[in-house]
Amino acid sequence: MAADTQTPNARRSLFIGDVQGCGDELDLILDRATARFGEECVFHFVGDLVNRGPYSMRVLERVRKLADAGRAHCVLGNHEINLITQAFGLREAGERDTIHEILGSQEADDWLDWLRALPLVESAELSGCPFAMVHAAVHPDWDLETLAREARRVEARLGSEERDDAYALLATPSDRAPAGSERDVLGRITTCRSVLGDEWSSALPEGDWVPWHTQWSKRHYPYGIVYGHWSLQGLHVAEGLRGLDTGCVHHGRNRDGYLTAWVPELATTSWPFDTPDTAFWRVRGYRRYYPL
Ligand SMILES: [Mn+2]
Repeated sequence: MAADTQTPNARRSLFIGDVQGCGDELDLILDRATARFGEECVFHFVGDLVNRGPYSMRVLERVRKLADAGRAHCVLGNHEINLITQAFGLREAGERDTIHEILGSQEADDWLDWLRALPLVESAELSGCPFAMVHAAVHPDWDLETLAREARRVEARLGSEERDDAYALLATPSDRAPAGSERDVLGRITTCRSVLGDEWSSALPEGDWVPWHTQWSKRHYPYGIVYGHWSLQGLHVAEGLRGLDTGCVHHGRNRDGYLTAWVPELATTSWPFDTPDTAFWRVRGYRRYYPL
């Protein structure tokens, strides 16, 4: 995606966590932002727009309209990858999947191609500071340039004009893909939570496995990361890191869930990824969306 360099007078940016079909809560945030900052503010979505919640199609339609107007950037999440994989007949529908509305629609093909063309990484600048937005994680050894290069390698196949290229990419499950292959990189960026050396896993950290960002933080990179995917961890505010999945779609399953937006102040003097940071909006889930 094109760089979106901000100056103090630039358009206001909001980063929004995993929506997963929670259309009512999303509408509240988008409408509030537009009332506060005007029609020019830009929304960045960490992926997982769809699935589990009730209004996946409505969410896609609203985000696409904003994207067409240059007001939304979105990276792919594992639920979008699952949707594409199901559309290709490479994956069975799960019990809690609510994406049949999209897969069964007359526009299913069009949505499939639109989703395939979304990036895995948005890298841009915020108040002059470089950042990357991904759904789940990056390899702790990747600087910003390596991350962008690795993502482009996957995007070229997933978003290829030839659907067969995307099909071939997704035909191998990521846990059986060779380390460093496009399928492995796709799995890491969209599902990883813990790492052990060069290995990654979507499982929670346990034993010698540590959160991916623990390793990443030790490297003190000069870029920030905005991500989602880890609702059990909740809002994650640490130096250089903003984790925004606060489990709106899981509301009422033994805990409260929220849709979170990070609304960084535009300042010229400080790094927007400093701590502490209280620039968050959160909307509690309106109801429980699926059984315990
Ligand atoms: Mn996810």
